[in-house]
Amino acid sequence: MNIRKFAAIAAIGLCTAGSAWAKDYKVGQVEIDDLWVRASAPGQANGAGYMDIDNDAKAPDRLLSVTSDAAERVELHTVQTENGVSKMRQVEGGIALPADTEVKLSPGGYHVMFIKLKAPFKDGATVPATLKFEKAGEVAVQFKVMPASHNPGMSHGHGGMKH
Ligand SMILES: [Cu+2]
Repeated sequence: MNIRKFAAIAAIGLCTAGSAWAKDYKVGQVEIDDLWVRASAPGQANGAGYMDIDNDAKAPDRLLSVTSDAAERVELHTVQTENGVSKMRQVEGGIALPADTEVKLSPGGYHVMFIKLKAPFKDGATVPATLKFEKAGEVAVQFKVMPASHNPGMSHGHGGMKH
């Protein structure tokens, strides 16, 4: 076996391991998976959550809001770069989900912002939340707390693969 082939197999192994914990959720024709937050550092007030949202419907939908008892409030954010400085911005009106398209919330882009955590996000724990979609409705989900070193580039490397 050559090195490249071995690397490819190792990557698949990581991919499988990464999604083993990921519980999939479905509401209407919207499927949500790979929900995670990064473990918080001591004294850290806010935390960011990520997930993949797959809108299988033939019409667009929208993630209107996220609520959670784990934080004082929850906002939907994106990251914009101005003059070389990345800044978080609240997304007005929620995150658009085009028809038959997967939208990924991932570091450096869209994310769920948990503001003023009521308790630290501890590695291995889960964070309950409710997602509210414009058309599909509401669904209760759990975000998995991943170690601070979690690299989504590895476990989320399966691109547009359908589950
Ligand atoms: Cu943010």
